[in-house]
Amino acid sequence: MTTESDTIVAPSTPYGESAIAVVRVSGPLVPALLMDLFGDFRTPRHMTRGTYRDREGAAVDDLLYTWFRKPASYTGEDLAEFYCHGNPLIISKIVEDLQNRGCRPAGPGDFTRRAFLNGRMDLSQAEAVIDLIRAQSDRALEAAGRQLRGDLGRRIAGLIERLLQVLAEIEAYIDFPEEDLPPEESGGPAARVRAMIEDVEKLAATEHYGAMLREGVGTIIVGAPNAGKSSLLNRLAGRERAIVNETPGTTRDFIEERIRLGGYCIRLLDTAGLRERGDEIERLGMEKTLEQAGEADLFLVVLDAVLPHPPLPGALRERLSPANTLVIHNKADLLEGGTVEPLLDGCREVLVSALTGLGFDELESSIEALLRREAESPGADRVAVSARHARALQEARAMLEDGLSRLRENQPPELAASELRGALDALGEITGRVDNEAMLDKLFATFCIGK
Ligand SMILES: Nc1nc2c(ncn2[C@@H]2O[C@H](COP(=O)(O)OP(=O)(O)OP(=O)(O)O)[C@@H](O)[C@H]2O)c(=O)[nH]1
Ligand SMILES: [Mg+2]
Repeated sequence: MTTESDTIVAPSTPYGESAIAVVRVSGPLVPALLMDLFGDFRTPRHMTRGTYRDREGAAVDDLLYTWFRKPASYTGEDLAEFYCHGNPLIISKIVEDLQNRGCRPAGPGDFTRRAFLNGRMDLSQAEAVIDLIRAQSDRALEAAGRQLRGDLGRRIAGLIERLLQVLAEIEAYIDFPEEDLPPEESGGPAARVRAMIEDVEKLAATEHYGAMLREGVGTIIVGAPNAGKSSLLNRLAGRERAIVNETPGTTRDFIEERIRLGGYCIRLLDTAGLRERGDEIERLGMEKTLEQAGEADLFLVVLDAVLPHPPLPGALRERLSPANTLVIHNKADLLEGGTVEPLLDGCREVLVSALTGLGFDELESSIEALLRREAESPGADRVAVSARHARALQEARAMLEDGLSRLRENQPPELAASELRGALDALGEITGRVDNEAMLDKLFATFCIGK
């Protein structure tokens, strides 16, 4: 357990006018500070009213404060929160006065960093705090909440436990070199390492879902010029985000807009229409469209319902599947009683009008159905790891593979054990057996001050 010797202070609420603002202090000075400020401050976790006076004795604010006694606090240290009136002037006077009394201003994520260093949470939970604050959709909030409650941490602990058992077994054989390890077929260590590789791989693969939760589901609108792609974006976004015009080739660069749908955050991308002809700029726009299509999670293919279907470029066509594509026949208002030809086998197709809003309920529920299929991490606990976790998992997997080949080749058990211990370290990095200061600096730098 690490104990920081200094006491940190920061406002924990955003700068600006508000009914209430919170200033947080954590560290060894806290009990003495409260004693100086309010005299007898008694019970921990008890909200008390007091007048905050600066060191010169001038009243700064009438406020409420709470003391959290070490180690039962967010940081694991003595911690106090002051709930003052939300005037930036009052907040800075309190922060300044606390600095005059020996506290130092907290850097980004300093409170959570201490919580981690003092064992109040593992590293995956500390990361979940920032995910929770940044979450842009219901699903992202739920996922961050699950991680904060320790779902990922428990998964990793389970893997570490299994690996330790295998290691213990192998190490027993190191002491008795005349005996051979039980073979893979009879459930020996090799079989168990093999099973672990599969589980680690599955967990690493959930990064795909983690990215969709954290960054939004990349959804690209593609189709021929003038089909109504920009009109569709505007209606889904509920505002005039993109220029709409009867001239084909209006959109040349791609336009991104975040919207929330079915509990997900979607990064909706409007693109330049695809056609054979077009000037230099339009061609560059089309290149960008295809480039973006290479990275998209979902595809909204927009067609003009009254025109024959235009050909789709092969590079785009091969990315489309019933699981990730919705075909949208637009301009239904111009269709006089006629029907439309389906474009793609097995894909859901809807008839809408971006001009009148006709069919948009069905459009939105169809997009939601795609999201549930494509963006929901499988498995009962719906764990979805971050890029950092995935890197550590891949590293662990590589070492498990090396360990497994050594076991299969009947190499001395010491060699396999050393690979497996490497895998153990890699797994440990996820929840935080880290002695890598630089990595912690990088991680906590993304936090806000006061968290
Ligand atoms: N009648 C009718 N017109 C529409 C509809 N949707 C779009 N339009 C019209 O079609 C024209 C093209 O619309 P845009 O939204 O700019 O089409 P786009 O696909 O973004 O076109 P590019 O950016 O040139 O590729 C405009 O004149 C729109 O007003 C619709 O549902 N019904
Ligand atoms: Mg457009």
